[in-house]
Amino acid sequence: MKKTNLPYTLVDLQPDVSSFKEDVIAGFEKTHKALPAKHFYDKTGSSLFNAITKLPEYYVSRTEMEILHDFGPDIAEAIGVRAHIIELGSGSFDKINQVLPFLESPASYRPVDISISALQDTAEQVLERYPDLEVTGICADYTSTLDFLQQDKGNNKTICFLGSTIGNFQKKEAAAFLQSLAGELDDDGQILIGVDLKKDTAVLHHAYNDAKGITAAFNLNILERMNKEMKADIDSAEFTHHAFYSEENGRIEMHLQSSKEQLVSLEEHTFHFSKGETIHTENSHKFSISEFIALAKQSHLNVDAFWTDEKEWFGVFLLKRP
Ligand code: AVJ
Repeated sequence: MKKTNLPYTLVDLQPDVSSFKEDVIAGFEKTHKALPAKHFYDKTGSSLFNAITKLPEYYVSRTEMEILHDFGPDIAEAIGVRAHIIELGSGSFDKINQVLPFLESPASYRPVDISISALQDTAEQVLERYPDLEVTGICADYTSTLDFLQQDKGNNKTICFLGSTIGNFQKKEAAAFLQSLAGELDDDGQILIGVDLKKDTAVLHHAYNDAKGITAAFNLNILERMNKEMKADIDSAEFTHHAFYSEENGRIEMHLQSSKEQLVSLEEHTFHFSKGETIHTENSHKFSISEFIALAKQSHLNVDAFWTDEKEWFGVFLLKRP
């Protein structure tokens, strides 16, 4: 535990920094090459994602913000008094900041993020606005440990999982992850989760194939990250961004497609790509309202409240144990 000169605490659970390399090698060894989406977010990737959230085509962040803004007071009331707010993948502080001002005597705020610099930024922003709030930044990969949720037993623990990150999980993994979160909740605990909803396919398509090519750059950046952090010789110009909506799986899939037959060397390995072969880099699942309610049920959670926008493009759900 590291005390800073500012009145907040940072806990470093030392997320395994080397997992990027191992995940890349393991992912390239698969019959259908694939990478975990969490590795998009190096410094460049995080700033490209930030640029995506501002694109006219990318309705996701904007719509969630609109809901949090419009229903901030209602959401705060549903969360209740003296809440301990734990935010998974806190990224930008803007989201939770739509709710925080309306909470009655919040007890603490704990942003959880894999990036220590992002945590410092968040903690400083929070304390600037709420100097009396107890703030603890937790540097951890929440997909590999939830140990930090053991604190605050018997308190109003509210786990915030915003931004539709749940969409990155495979359906089965999503249920398992929600169930493991549920297992950490006391009777009065709850989960506030942002979920991207099903909508017109053209809207989805444009959101992941923007005119400026920022999403393409975000996708291709993972190859640049390999060149920076590994012994690699990838020519990212020989790959193209490919994103499409799969009706069957109810998800956007992002791939990087090889423009030609080529060999790529990574550390001591050499990988063959045939022309047109892809690396599956991300899934972004979209749910109907009833599908998400069913997923919550499957994870032993009930939907206690639900907020959406006028077009029902995005949903913010409050989940509780039955
Ligand atoms: C941050 C996972 C919600 O799936 O829409 C944006 C990431 N990928 N454009 C999403 C993303 C391509 C985003 N999430």
